[in-house]
Amino acid sequence: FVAFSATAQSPANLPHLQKQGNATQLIVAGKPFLMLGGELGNSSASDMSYMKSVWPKLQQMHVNTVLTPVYWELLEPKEGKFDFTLVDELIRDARAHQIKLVLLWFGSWKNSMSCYVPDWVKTDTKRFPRAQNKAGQGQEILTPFDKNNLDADVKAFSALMRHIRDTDERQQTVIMIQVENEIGMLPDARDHSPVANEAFRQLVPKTLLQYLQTNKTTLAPAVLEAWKNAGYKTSGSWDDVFGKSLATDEIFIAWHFAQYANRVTEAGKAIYALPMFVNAALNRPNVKPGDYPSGGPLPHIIDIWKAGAPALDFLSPDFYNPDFKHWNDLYKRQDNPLFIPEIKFEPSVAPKAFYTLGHYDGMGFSPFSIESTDKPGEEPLAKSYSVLDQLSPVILASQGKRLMDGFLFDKKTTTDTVRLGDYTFLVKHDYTLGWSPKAKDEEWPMTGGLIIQTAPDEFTVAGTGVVITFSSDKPEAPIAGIVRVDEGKYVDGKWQPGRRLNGDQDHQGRHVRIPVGEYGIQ
Ligand code: N0T
Repeated sequence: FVAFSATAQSPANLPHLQKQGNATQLIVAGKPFLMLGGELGNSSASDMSYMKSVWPKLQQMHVNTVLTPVYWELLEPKEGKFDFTLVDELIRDARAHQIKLVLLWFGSWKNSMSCYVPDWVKTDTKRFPRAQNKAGQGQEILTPFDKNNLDADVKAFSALMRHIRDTDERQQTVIMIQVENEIGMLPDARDHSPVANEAFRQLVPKTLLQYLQTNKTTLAPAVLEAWKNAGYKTSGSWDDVFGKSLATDEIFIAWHFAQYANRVTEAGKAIYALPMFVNAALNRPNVKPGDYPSGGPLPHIIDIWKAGAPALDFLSPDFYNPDFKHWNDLYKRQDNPLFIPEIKFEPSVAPKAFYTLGHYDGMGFSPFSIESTDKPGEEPLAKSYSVLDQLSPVILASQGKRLMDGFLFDKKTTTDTVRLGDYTFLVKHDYTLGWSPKAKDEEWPMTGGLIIQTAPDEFTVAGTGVVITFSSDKPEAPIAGIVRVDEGKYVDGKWQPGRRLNGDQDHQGRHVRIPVGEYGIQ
């Protein structure tokens, strides 16, 4: 147990999460903060001279938050001898560019593997035992069942958090922490090392069984199905309670990964209580646990993580696969705000950023390998982030209050309906107008945006490639028309109108439109 020291700030003054209506927001320096993020490629933050050319790129893209690894192997090259040079330089350079940091703790696990553990851990498999496959072969994965592994990670992570507290508590450049990276077991659904097998024969912990009973009506599908098929037992071994199956193996390993991550998180927060989360590599349908990294914080077993790692503030999806809406719907819950720490950096991130923040009240959005572009200023993301940066005070004031919604379109999903105030908005992909020659193309670029009610009869629309018509929900007023449409900018949160858009620009009063390729606010 570590008591708060007399000089420590109360957690309320540190970056923390706070509810606004049914949204959860990140509060930084006493105010809500919208993370227009980008995650660095894995090796970029290991050399600050390499980063010199990266910072200006981030600024050109209006990135206000960088997600960057901190590498255990470089932090503690010799046991107990910590080298904070990289972390210090990182914080210094981020400050110089007015960019906030979310640190990714590349500790025990990184994409399942333990490639970031220091060499004194890697080479001493006796003291730091590995997970094993069914055949008893050791993997390059630390077993989560060993106390030496946990203690070593906790020690290093604690040293990191202590150093950040001591050097950054006043300026708060570091605003959040990701604990480990894409945890998951391979190549089998669970660890089969002797310690793991021993744990598998133990009784299912009471905390988990109690959680299952309390949350019986809302349990994630794989957990509910396994528990139900085994007869809703309230005690027994893992095989008793969940049945003998791969699903049970995954539930078991998920619980132990969650407990390990929870201990690391608790230790860090006891020293410096920043918000902390873990991320998941999403699985594909019809692939078996073990063929994908098994036991990560995935939707089909999310309750195991909620029960096993209560110290974590939320669980996050990494997107390298389709079905953006499907997965976001699963991660956005009353007990889990949506933050997207990684998404493949491609042109569609530009509309997806609007959708994430507008529809899901997202806390932030962050394409992966953000420094990989050669033309940062021309990136679609830069245009989105420029608009979102201007709008962020308005977005933040509207989250969780039923004043805002977002939309996302492609050739398959061309239309969405939004209700705000007394109006129904029919929002469509710009190409549904058929005005662009490209509307005949096989593929349509993804488009999207958001709409915010700023007064009873006033709405702000932002995004790219959308066209909006509207009707009134009042029975006595069947038609809703346009009084006026202005395009413009927000400067320091204040609206500054530019052109009055009328005539061809609003189809003589019939619609509001932001054509494909344009990014704007009206
Ligand atoms: C991500 C990234 C980085 C085509 C992959 C994604 C990052 C890690 N893993 O570049 O390694 O550190 O979190 C895994 C999903 C791969 C699916 C590929 C399908």
